[in-house]
Amino acid sequence: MLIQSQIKRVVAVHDLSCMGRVSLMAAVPILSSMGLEVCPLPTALLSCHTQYPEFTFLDLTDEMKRIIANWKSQGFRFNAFYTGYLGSPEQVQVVEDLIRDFRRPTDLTVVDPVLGDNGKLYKGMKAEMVEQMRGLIRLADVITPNMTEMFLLLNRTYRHDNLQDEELKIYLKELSDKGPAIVIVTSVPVIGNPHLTSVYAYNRNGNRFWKVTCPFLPAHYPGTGDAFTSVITGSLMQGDSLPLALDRAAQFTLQGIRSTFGYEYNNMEGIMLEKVLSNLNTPIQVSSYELI
Ligand code: PXL
Repeated sequence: MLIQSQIKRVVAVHDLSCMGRVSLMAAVPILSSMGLEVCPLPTALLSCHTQYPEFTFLDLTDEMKRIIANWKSQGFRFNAFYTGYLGSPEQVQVVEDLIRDFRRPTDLTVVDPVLGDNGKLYKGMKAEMVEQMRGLIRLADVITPNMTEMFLLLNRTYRHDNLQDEELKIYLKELSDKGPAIVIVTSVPVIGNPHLTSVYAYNRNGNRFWKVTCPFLPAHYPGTGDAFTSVITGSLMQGDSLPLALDRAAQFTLQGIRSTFGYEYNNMEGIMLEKVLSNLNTPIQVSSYELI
């Protein structure tokens, strides 16, 4: 009998921001802590993420092409493709080619369509990226837009008040019709309770809708969406069900926010992942998902 490595490998296509725990600096520690090998494919190199007042930005589109060509010629194989913040609209084509060339039928493709938050595009994000992202989600098994990104992908006007379950279910289904079997929408306000926030999800396989609701703390930390989707990716690769993955990701993100919230601190630095990474190896404590 041959003893072969059981470690699964995920390509993480995100920027490398050298300050603030976003993108690769969230995905790498989280996925590694969950027992997965991460192969980073950096999309851009920044001095810090774009919510700081100033940042440097090096677009790595050409280098990505060279890295992928090198991987192809050496026959490297991956079990999952996980994309986040892309450095230029042209990169979407590069990423689509990567997925089409490397993906095998059992592989997982997760697209976090990073575009903006609170009803606005991130600084420097071009409108053309929205167009391109609408194409990229067609190749995904799982997408994880926040509310802002959901409305951008659907080409609808942003709203965040008074969104009822039935209306959200239509939007989730509409996004799934474009390609991804699983659609997860984060940061949905709970009507009448500013202290709560929900995650909604739809799985076309089984035609079921899920909701996880957890406490909302009045602070904004960049990178929480990256942490959330990294846990979803790790959890699904470990073989968890969708509702369990939702619970694990919501709980981890909340733990990260809670462990950071009490400090005098510049929120731009993101959640203190270092304090909560080890929780990824303990069983889920409270299960809170609902079927809706
Ligand atoms: O967390 C999303 C994100 C990723 N990468 C960069 C960002 C942001 C959000 O601001 O600026 C560079």
